[in-house]
Amino acid sequence: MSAKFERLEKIGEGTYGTVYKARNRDTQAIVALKRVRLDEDDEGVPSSALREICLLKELRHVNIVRLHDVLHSDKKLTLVFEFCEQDLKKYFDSLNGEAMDQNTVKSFFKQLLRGLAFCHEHNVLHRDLKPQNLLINKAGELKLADFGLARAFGIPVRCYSSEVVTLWYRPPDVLFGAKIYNTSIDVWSAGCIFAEMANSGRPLFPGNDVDDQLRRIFKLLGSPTDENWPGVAKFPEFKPFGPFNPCNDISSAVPKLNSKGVDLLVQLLVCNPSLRLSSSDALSHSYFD
Ligand code: Z3R
Repeated sequence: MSAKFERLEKIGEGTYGTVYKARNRDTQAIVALKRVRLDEDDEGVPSSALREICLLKELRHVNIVRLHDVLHSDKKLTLVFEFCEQDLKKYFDSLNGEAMDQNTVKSFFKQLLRGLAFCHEHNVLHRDLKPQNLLINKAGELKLADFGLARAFGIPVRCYSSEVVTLWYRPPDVLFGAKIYNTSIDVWSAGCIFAEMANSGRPLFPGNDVDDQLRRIFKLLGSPTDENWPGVAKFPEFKPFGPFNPCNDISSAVPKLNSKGVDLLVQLLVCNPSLRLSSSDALSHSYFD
């Protein structure tokens, strides 16, 4: 991999490249190395992307995976991250059908929101939050990985490994073709992940394509109208679905979650992005008392 690191096993296939466990040959420290592959590989790494990435080195918080270093040579980019033992997807798989303890759900979700609130305070969006980029270490700390990479590199339709990028955590405004994003995009994804944790790893909206994704969302939350979402029909890829009435018992979709948790979830999964709760307000919700 490089003179400085000994590459150990492959630990992930991310949106932008493969992630390896590696050892620093000088310090013996274990790290995660992410080799970023860009479409325009032969063009080298765009300087705008490089500037964005270097700013992420300053984004330090216990619930954000630490970016230790950015190695740029031979027109290739390698990101050196803090190592965590597993991602949330692997954690779900390891449950083997066993229910996730609801106190663990609360602890993980609180940490997710803390990391999110910190990034949002610093005007950094994730834009592609999913269980594969939530990492868990031996101490039970949950950390958000790949923050800010979407802005630096864009979100491709397919991963570098030609795997399709998941739509399951994408909010309806983005699915309708919204081009302008704000922090509400991550709050929707966080809500979907909260429900998935409460259901021990069963995804809330596992859509197969954009239409199926939107239909699943509106079947639970009701079709958007110009009353509850003014201007919704003006989105570039808007089309009507339903009409579906909002399911007046969201708790049936998350049967293990207590009533305060359901109340919080309902305020995160609001189709109109301007009415979605912020991550810092979510942290003050009585679910966490
Ligand atoms: C930084 C960025 C992405 C990832 C990092 C660090 N670590 C990852 S993905 C990882 C994945 C596992 S363990 C560590 S897994 O074995 O649970 N897939």
